[in-house]
Amino acid sequence: MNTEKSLENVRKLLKKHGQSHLLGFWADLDAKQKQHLLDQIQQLDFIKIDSWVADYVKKPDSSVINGDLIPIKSYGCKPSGPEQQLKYIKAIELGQELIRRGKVAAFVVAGGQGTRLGFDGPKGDFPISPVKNKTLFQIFAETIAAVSEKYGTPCPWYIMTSPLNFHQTEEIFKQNNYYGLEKDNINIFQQGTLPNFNSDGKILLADKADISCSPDGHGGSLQALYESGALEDMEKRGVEFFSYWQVDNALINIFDPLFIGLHFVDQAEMSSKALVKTNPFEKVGNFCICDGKLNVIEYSEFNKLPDSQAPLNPDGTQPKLAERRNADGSLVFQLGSIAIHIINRTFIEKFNSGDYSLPLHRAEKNISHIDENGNPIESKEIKLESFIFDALPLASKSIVLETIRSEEFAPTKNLTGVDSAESARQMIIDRAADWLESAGVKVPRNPDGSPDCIIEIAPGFALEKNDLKTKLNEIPPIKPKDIVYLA
Ligand code: UD2
Repeated sequence: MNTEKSLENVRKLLKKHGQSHLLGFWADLDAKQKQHLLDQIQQLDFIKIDSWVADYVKKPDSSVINGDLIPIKSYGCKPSGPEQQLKYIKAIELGQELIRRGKVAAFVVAGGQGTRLGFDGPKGDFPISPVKNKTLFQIFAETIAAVSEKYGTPCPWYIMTSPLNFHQTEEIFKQNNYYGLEKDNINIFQQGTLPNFNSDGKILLADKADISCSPDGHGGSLQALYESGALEDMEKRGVEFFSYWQVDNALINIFDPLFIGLHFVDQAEMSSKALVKTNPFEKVGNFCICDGKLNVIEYSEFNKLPDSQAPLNPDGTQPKLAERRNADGSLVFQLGSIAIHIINRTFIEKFNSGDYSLPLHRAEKNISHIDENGNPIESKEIKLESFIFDALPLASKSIVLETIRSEEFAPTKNLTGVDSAESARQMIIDRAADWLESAGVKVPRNPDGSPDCIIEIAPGFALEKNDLKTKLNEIPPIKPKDIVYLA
């Protein structure tokens, strides 16, 4: 009876919003499947869906920014002069104090799968360390344990997963006994999903009784942090800031006192780390000022923008804005976003009280679904997602701190080549070699300068290069081709 009544309402609703095909296979479903489909449909907000269809699904170039863009000012890797040097020293002290007082939590977005790595499972479970083959999750866990030990305080860790990998991630943590961390200090939760569409704006069906959905992007973390109770948990614990990073960054420096301290001193709401790009079209977001506000424009959009001020190329094409250079040859838009942020807990609360919302981005992806005859197919269709960095222009204040690539950015996207498991492993070795040399340890090197050995430093042994100075007597002499694990 209930189902009948809901069915009638749902039919009307779908007709009004041009989505009646969702009940196209109703007659083929059993009672349980019918209820399941109705429940899914009733959870959709069709007013929002109509506007997404108009604003994004049917507008392929909807999110390309047209306003004037100007480069940003940032804090450098090193202070620019004596005055800033004092500021950096004070910021480090303040950052350390905030960590010590339990004001900073760790937050990793881990909703993505290791598909591009050819790995069937949550990306965080991908083994990456060069000697012990530790997974990304284990490296992060050991880092958090080492920070807790160093500062004498528990550091809560929030992990956002997606419906694709929530249960698997929970299982992995259980099987690994939470990597030695207190279970109570680890909070694994799920992000939401958004329906997938065809280019006519019709919602796709995954099968006759299921709507086809995709995770709602890392911007979905704003809602998921709230709905999962993570924000409330942070508040109870007295956490005021969280350190945000992506699950595929094998070199992340989760608790960086300088970054936390500068963010705090400047009373920022959401701050970012940046790197000088390796080339104009590197696959990272681009920091720029648009309409007076800090923005990150994703490479897929930024790299398409023409440089209207530049003369045409000899072949008559317009140069790209990404290629614009200063007189000294450096790129005008040289700072790339590596998805490392400090975010205030109270800033996220504003999104959930309805004050702010994030725009969506449209992506064409291969999506498995059923066609109008109910046959399974895979075709290029449209998914929508939101990006966390779109929150930046909404922050009352924001700082950007430039950092050193070899110290904290080793994205693990593919198996080999640029931004790969192979390059990340090498970067772990390279950083360990640099740290050891800066502490005065001799590291054998090849003629091209790369380390002629394999080294891995456990986070519990050293979180940063200065930690090595007190451990010199625990470090054996390193010979060419040695495999060294320091723990
Ligand atoms: C991201 C950034 C890019 C640059 C680069 C650095 C975007 C859109 N682009 O590129 O600017 O900073 O990283 O490595 O972010 N995730 C979820 N849920 C989702 C989607 C993604 O948790 O629904 C997580 C995913 O697990 C990963 C991160 O977000 O940790 C980034 O996702 P990606 O690897 O697909 O992003 P990518 O490489 O396009």
